[in-house]
Amino acid sequence: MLLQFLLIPLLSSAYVSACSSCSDPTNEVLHKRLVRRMQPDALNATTKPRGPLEWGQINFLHTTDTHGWLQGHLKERNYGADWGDFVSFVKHMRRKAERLKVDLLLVDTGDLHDGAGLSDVTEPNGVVSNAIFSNIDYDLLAIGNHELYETAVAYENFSNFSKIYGERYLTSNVQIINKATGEFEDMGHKFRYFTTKHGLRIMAFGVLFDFTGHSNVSKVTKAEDMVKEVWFQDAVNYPEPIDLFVVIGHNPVTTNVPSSTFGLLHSTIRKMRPDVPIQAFGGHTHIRDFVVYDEMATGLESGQYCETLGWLALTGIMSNTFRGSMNPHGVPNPIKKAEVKGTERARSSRRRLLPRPRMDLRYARRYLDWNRLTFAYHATKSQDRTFDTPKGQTVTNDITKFRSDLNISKVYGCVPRTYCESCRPFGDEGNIFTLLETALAETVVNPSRADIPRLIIVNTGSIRFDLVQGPFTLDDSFTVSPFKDTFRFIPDVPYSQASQVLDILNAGPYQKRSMETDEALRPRGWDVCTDPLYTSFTEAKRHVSYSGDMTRRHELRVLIPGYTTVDDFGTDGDDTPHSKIPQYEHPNDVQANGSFPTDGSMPDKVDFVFLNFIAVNYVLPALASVGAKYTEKDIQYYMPKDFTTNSYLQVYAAKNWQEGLPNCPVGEGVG
Ligand SMILES: *[C@@H]1O[C@H](CO)[C@@H](O)[C@H](O)[C@H]1NC(C)=O
Ligand SMILES: *[C@@H]1O[C@H](CO)[C@@H](O)[C@H](O)[C@H]1NC(C)=O
Ligand SMILES: *[C@@H]1O[C@H](CO)[C@@H](O)[C@H](O)[C@H]1NC(C)=O
Ligand SMILES: *[C@@H]1O[C@H](CO)[C@@H](O)[C@H](O)[C@H]1NC(C)=O
Ligand SMILES: *[C@@H]1O[C@H](CO)[C@@H](O)[C@H](O)[C@H]1NC(C)=O
Ligand SMILES: CC(=O)N[C@H]1CO[C@H](CO)[C@@H](O)[C@@H]1O
Ligand SMILES: [Zn+2]
Repeated sequence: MLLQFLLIPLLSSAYVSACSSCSDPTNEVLHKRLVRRMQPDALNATTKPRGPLEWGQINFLHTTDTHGWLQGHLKERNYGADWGDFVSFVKHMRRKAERLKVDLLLVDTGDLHDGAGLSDVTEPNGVVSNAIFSNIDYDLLAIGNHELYETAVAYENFSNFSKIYGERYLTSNVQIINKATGEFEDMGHKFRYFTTKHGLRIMAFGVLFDFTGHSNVSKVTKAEDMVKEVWFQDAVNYPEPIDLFVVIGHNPVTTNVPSSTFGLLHSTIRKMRPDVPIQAFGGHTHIRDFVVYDEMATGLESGQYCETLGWLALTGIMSNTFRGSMNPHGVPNPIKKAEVKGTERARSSRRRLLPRPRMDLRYARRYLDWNRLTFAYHATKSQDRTFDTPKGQTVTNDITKFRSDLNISKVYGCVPRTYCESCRPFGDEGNIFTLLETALAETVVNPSRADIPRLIIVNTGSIRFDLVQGPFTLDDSFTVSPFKDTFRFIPDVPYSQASQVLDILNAGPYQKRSMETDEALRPRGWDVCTDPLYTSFTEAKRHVSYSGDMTRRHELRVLIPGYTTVDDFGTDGDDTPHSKIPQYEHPNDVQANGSFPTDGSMPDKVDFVFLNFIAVNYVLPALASVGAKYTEKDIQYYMPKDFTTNSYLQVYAAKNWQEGLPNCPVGEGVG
């Protein structure tokens, strides 16, 4: 299979990803180009980083919430690199750290699947994607909540995964039942005490937020209980010297959200060790963020879905065993102090949490866009042959092969324009929910009841990502609508009552995104990572602005829409400057209809169709509030069990989006 793939000759240098015979809409993509870089169908970034990275005494590269996107974003030029490009990048950066005589550590904070085809088409999830992921020799890793929902995933693949990384896989508060003994055991390790290449002595923890939605074979100890445990107290007061605490976790770095336990971890450690710097790395909320806890403690969170690579440089740690360079020559060095904002300072000093500022620590943080232009710029200055490493190329080719073998790159249609979640106003033609109304009306049809008027309600949270112009592949059906919610209905509901439900639901609380895979009507309360209201792609007009370059000449710079991050260090965190993407709100639910009378009159009764996820907790109470008393017993399947929210866009694409194939154009050009 692989050989066959590699022998496909180079037919065109232009973008080609198309079905080989378009009479069969689901025909396998034929990658006509032999490409040894990125994925064959990925786009090049066009804007360079704003300048070289600052290097300190110790430096970190941080990934989080990759959710299986190891192929990169094939249709978005800001994030086109794949895991193989990252492998090459890491190799160069490690060499550079050696040359500069500084430390470089790699950190990942979990959530390796649920979100892309590569991780989600296999049973159990992650069999293939974890193997690809583990080509990166991380120094520290933490477990995410998505690793714990499914017993099979937790066991089979994470018992293996934790063996690959050994003591570097930190699961301070997560345990799993050992099948042989029946006892709870740490999934990885509770802490890691180690000395870096250049002599810094580090104590590291990996703490998952207080997650409760895991399957019953695992156990998550609440942070407030964990910090009281003897092992933790002993580790913080370790008998050997500690130069730096590295506290990582699938856990938001801001202390402003209830789910974060970093505030507690910081204050607990700070009380016991007032003079040791603390560096945190977090995740789960899928944002770029940087937080100052005190003069010697900060936290970095590095986005989601292989869009962001976090960089943190720190200098000024006083250690009598450090044998490296404090401020390496030939590169910029970190200059910013961690300064606590007014109110937090007051609060911290009341609690006597401020460290004794014995060390003059300086920080730099940067959010790198996940593309080859960025990687090459920071690693080798150019994307030529010197950038790719043999291992990186192998990983790139493996991803291509797996995508092909698993049929993830199968093309169902050609998406004629970009439909986004929030960059266009709700109701606008380019808003994905407008498309949904059309797609649901057309595809959610029970053949035996096709002529009966129907209303179909889905929660907008069932959509996870934008649908970008270009080929619609199996992968898109996972990235855009990954959840497997089934379509249920109540027959013969009076239209006068059914028609009121949408407004009632939209006036009520937001229905959390759900990750249901079972057939139960009652959601199991899976709190999927909260996606920020953010769109990675937009057709917004490009902004042109002037920005000074390193040589003080002024160059005309075209800003591509993308991340515009504001954090505790200000607005200069994004490595590549972007223009802001507009954001519009959308309601909780959308409604489609089908088979309504053509004369414009309203039917007396309708088939009232809705997702199982919202059935019991939302739809039944809304119906009851307008006098329509139904119970769970009245709810039936409207579509077959295997027709889910992950299916209808595939069906719609195959039926409606054949135009433009085989040379379906990607992105841009959208008006
Ligand atoms: C992307 O950039 C590389 C390296 O500069 C170049 O060889 C390639 O042709 C470009 N690909 C596309 C699709 O523009
Ligand atoms: C995963 O772990 C199981 C049990 O320890 C083992 O039998 C299997 O070979 C491992 N698989 C891989 C791919 O390492
Ligand atoms: C976990 O739940 C499953 C399915 O409900 C049940 O069969 C099993 O006995 C439970 N295991 C434990 C350790 O409670
Ligand atoms: C991929 O598609 C081919 C051809 O339709 C089929 O034979 C094969 O079983 C599919 N592979 C997987 C993993 O679904
Ligand atoms: C049916 O759907 C169409 C398209 O979304 C919409 O314009 C129309 O108002 C809907 N009709 C009813 C009765 O909901
Ligand atoms: C990488 C890995 O751990 N793969 C294992 C996942 O689980 C399945 C069976 O449940 C095994 O066959 C894989 O080897
Ligand atoms: Zn996540």
